[in-house]
Amino acid sequence: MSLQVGIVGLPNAGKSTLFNALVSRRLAETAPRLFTTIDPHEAVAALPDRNLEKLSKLIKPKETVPASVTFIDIAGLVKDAHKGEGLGNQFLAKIREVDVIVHVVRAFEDSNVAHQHPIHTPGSLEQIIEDIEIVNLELELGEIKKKPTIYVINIGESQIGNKETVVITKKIKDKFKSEAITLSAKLEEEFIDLSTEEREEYLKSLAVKESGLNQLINAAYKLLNLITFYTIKGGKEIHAWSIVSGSTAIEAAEEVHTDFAKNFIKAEVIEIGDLFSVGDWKQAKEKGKIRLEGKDYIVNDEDVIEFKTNA
Ligand SMILES: Nc1nc2c(ncn2[C@@H]2O[C@H](COP(=O)(O)OP(=O)(O)O)[C@@H](O)[C@H]2O)c(=O)[nH]1
Ligand SMILES: [Mg+2]
Repeated sequence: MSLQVGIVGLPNAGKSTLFNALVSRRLAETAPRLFTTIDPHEAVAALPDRNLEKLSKLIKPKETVPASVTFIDIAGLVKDAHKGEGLGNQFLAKIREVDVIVHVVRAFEDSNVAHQHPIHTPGSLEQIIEDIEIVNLELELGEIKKKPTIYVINIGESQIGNKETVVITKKIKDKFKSEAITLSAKLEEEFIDLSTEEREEYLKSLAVKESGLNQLINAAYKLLNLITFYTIKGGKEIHAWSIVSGSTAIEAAEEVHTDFAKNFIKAEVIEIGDLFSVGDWKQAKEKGKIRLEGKDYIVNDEDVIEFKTNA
């Protein structure tokens, strides 16, 4: 599946800033091209994937294609959106289409950025809960079926590493029984022009383990119970794919190409670790490291697969 992620939140929460940061990223080594921008509010980004980068360096394929994720910046969810306030209905329709909701809530303070609704204690747990509940109520009144939601607490740069934000994030996670992460959308936006190495250095200097994009993807994978598998056409062209855990070989084939499923003969499968240690598909085959699996085989996370078809 290509993951569809809808970004919601109150005005000035930092949705568009986060959206820009998420979709402008180039996957440095593996796919130097930018992914497609569908329109200013919708764009396809490459899923960050260390295994894929490593595979690509090792196999030196003609083409490496990361799994993709579509981000949609769904603005306009204000109080009374369900009554059509602020083009509410149009936005609610968009939300119905996505797999995951990323709910951005403002915790940064900046006197230049107005709060467009009454607030009392900016950045406090109470305020964050209140802000979340305004949006959640609109989703409920708009009859959006309960969807996996990742709460993104958007903090200011100076709050990074702050213990209080860690506590708040944990409380939000517990209260709303969902995933919650903390990041600074503004900082993420500054990463756009940095290389992977520069970004990692920068994050390290701030004692942050992972970029917001990685945190978000990990949370979405967890919520949707997804795994990644790789196809290696002719031992050379590498693609990464997301699929629901527990899927069979034939379902994985279907994900790649409908004809693959129709004309499925068998799957040649290797664990990525084995491929890393041998370093080459052909050699792995000669060494008997590649298994033959039928259509009912349950695909494992990080399997590398070559589908054999009679097409
Ligand atoms: N100081 C600070 N400002 C931010 C942060 N995130 C967003 N902003 C600013 O807040 C304003 C509104 O952000 P925007 O992304 O347009 O919010 P949206 O209405 O939710 O799409 C912009 O001026 C951003 O630069 C942040 O983490 N820190
Ligand atoms: Mg916006």
